[in-house]
Amino acid sequence: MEKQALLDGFKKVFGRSGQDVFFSPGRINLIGEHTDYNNGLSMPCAISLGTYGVFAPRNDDQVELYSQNIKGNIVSFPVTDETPIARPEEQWANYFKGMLTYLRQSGYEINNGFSLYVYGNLPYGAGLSSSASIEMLMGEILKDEYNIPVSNIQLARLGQRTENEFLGLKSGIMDQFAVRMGKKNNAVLLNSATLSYQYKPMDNLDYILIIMSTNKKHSLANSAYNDRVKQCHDALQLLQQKLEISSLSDLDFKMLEEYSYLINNPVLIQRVRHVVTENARTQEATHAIQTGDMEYLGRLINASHVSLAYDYEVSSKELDTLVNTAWQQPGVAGARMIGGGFAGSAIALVKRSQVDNLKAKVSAVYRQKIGYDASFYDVEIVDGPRKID
Ligand code: GAF
Repeated sequence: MEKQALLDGFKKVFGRSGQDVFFSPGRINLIGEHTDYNNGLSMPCAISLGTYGVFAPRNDDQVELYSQNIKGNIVSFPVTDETPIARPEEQWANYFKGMLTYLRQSGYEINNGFSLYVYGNLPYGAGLSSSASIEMLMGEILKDEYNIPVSNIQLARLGQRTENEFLGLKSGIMDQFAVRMGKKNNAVLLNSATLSYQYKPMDNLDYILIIMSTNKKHSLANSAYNDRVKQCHDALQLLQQKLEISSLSDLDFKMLEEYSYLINNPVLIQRVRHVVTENARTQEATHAIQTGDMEYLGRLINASHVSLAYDYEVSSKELDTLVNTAWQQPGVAGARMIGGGFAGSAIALVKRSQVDNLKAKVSAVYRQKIGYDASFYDVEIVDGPRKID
C-alpha cells in the first residue's frame, strides 16, 4: 500500500494531515497448532500482508479511530475510557481500545488523544491473524509516539490479554508473538511455556509457502476454539491426579501411553494426543529446516493436518478439500490447515516451478466441490511492526 494513499485517506476522513504511517504484519504458522495455550511449541512467520495505521496527535483527550475497510463511522472515546465498545458494527475498535487500556493500566502515561486511520490488506476471515496484527500495530504506535519503555514481550502479552479479556477468546500468545517478533525470511520457533524463541532461516529453500484461503465465513469458530481450550484444561486436571505436570506439553509419548487411563474419555485422549504429537513434530521440523530436508518438513506438515483433522477435529470440508488436493500435486512437499481451524486458510510448501499448477488444480477442484472460489496468496516473510519512512 502506498504511503501517500494512506495519508490522503487520513486527510479525507479527519480533515487535517496525518503525521506518521505504521505497518504491522499478519502471520502464518508453519507447524505447531493449538499448542500455544498448552505451553507448547509453534513455528509461525510474520507475513507481508497486514494492517497500516496513520497517526496524528490531538490537543485533547479524545481518541478517534476510522477503519477504511469497514467504512463506518469514526469511533471516538476519551483516552481514559476502559470499557469495551458494545455496538456490534464497531467491535473492530476493541482491539485498539484493549491495547490502549492495558498499556495505561500497566502504568504507561498515555493521556493525550489521537486520530488513527486504519487500513488492512489481510483478507477478512482468512485466519491470518488480522486481530494480532491490529493489536501489535496499536502497541507499536503507542510505544513510538508516547515514548513508552514497554518491551516487545510485554506488548505480545497485552495483545493476548486483549483477546482473552476484551474479546472473550481464550487464545494463546502465538499470534501476537509471531507478529511482534517477526523477522524477514525467518520462522520464529516459540516455546509458549517460557516465551523463549529462536529464529529459523527460511530463505535458502527452493520451495515457497502459498496461502490457500477457504473464503468461508466462520461465525462459530470462537466458541469451538474455547471448547478445545477447556477440553485440554479438563484433561490436564485428570492427569494431575497422578502426574506432577503443569501443562499437556510436559507429557511425552511414553507418559501419554501409560497415563491415558486417568483421562478415560476418548475425545479428551484425542485432544491430548494431538498436543503431544504436534509438539514432537514441531521439534522435528526445526531439524528438517536446519538440514534443508524439505521433503521431511513436508511430511511433518501433512501429519500435522491429519492430527488436527482427526484428533483435534478442527478442520472442515473446505480446509480438507484444499489440503487433500494440494497433496496430490507435483512439487508439493506438504500442506495443512493453519490457525484456529474450521474456516480460514491452509498453507502449501511447494516447489517454485510448480506454483501455477498447484493454484490451477486446487482452484478447479475447490470450485467444483465447494461451489465457490478459494483464493491464493504468495507472501513474503517479513519483520515485525514498524514506522514506514
Ligand atoms: C488462533 C489463536 F489465536 C492462537 O493463539 C492459536 O491457538 C491458534 O489459533 C491455533 O494454533 O490463531
